[in-house]
Amino acid sequence: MTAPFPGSPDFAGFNEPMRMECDIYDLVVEGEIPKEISGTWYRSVPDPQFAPRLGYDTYLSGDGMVGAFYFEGGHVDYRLRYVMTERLRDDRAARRSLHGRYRNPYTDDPSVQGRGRGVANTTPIVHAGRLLALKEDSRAWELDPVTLETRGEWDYQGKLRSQTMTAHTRWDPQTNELYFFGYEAGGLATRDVSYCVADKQGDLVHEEWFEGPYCALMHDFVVTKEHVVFPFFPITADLDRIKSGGPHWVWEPTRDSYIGIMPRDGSVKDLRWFKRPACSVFHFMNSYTDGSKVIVDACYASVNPFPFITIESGMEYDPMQLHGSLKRWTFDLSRPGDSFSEDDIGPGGDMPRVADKDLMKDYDIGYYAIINPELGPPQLSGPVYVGFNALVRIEMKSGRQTQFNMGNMYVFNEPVHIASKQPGHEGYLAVVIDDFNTFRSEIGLFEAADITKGPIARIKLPVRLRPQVHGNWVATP
Ligand code: V55
Ligand code: FE
Repeated sequence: MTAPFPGSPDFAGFNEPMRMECDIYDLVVEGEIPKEISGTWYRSVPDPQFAPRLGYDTYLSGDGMVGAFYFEGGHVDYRLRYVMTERLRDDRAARRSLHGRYRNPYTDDPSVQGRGRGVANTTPIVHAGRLLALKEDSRAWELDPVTLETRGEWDYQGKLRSQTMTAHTRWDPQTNELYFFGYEAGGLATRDVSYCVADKQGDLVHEEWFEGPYCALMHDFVVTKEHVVFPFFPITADLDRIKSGGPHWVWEPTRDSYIGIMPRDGSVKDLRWFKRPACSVFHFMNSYTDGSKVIVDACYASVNPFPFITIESGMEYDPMQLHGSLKRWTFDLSRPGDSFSEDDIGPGGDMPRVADKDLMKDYDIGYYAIINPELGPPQLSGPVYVGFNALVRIEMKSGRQTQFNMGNMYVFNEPVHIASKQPGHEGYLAVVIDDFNTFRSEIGLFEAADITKGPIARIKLPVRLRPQVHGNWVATP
């Protein structure tokens, strides 16, 4: 018998655990899927196997599952599997959760001290033919790209020293190199940050460490053709607090944000530091180097967006304080000092995407999800407790924006971009849309150039899906 889950927002409504692996052959499609679309869309979702050991937990702790939509000849097949991490195997053997608070091993059952706690629930990537499920507090887990069977923890054939690997790696589509980092690289709450590069064969060819200004929740970073940018925002960890059973993270709005920039082919010893007051960016849309300038487009908020972190910091959570926007940061390396310029270029939102061909380069078109307040109160979805109700396409050069929504009963997960083989064609966006009337999910497939006309195909699931963290599209060669 398994204990019931708590009724708190992390486990209620669309956030209620499903705990169900599945295979669905040939999903129902309304409309036409263009025949040229051939590939796999991998998606990561947290889905806790057991009720939390301490009676409460965050959505972010859920055991990772990887879903795969296989697109071929106008058909879509679906598969969903747990990542069989050490943590999930330990919990299953005990038939209950042996793990306490989010990223605090001192609150775990003594039987799992020293064992892996990674849940591999954030991003699935494919690099050099390997499918990896990532979570920023631990190393990757490798899965079979077709069956989704777990192969094991991935440490670059024993080469990786970093104890952690970000869920936001940066892939260079021209060189096929994978750039990544790990924070808390040397252990819990350390200031150690690793900087790593895997070559096109998937071999780790570079790993260097540096000490950050403080131990921060470094969720994403950016890489251009010439530079690497490491951001530090003051959601911080402290070992003594963790040891006493407290929260891993607290939001410290009195501390500054730091952004370190180094030449991509240089060393962490070359890091130059820039500063601004506290703020929070979980995801960057894209970035590029233009002469002496490094341009970074950020899904910005003035405060930490996670209710659980704010509350565990002893503060009241007020979404009105977020003041979100899409910000363009410009770092001029030819000028002295530690300041940089900021411009608002789009409405507040998150889950940004650009076409793979535009990564790391001067670009024009981006896509992301927003909450349009005019549509009514947002729905409960995911770890921030609010679901995105509209999709945005934005042109950087002209500032032109278009939006698509289906009213406030429909929540949009992160879009993925699918390139077209037709010259001059902007490609497609695929987005899981959650229907809060029927409690079912579907894929909306859009012409990327014109999202306003709505999906050209709706790929229906007979069940609801878990609110997605991140996904990636891998074209069939
Ligand atoms: C995030 C997600 C995580 C996590 C820390 O979106 C930050 C941000 C899904 O897990 O552990
Ligand atoms: Fe993320």
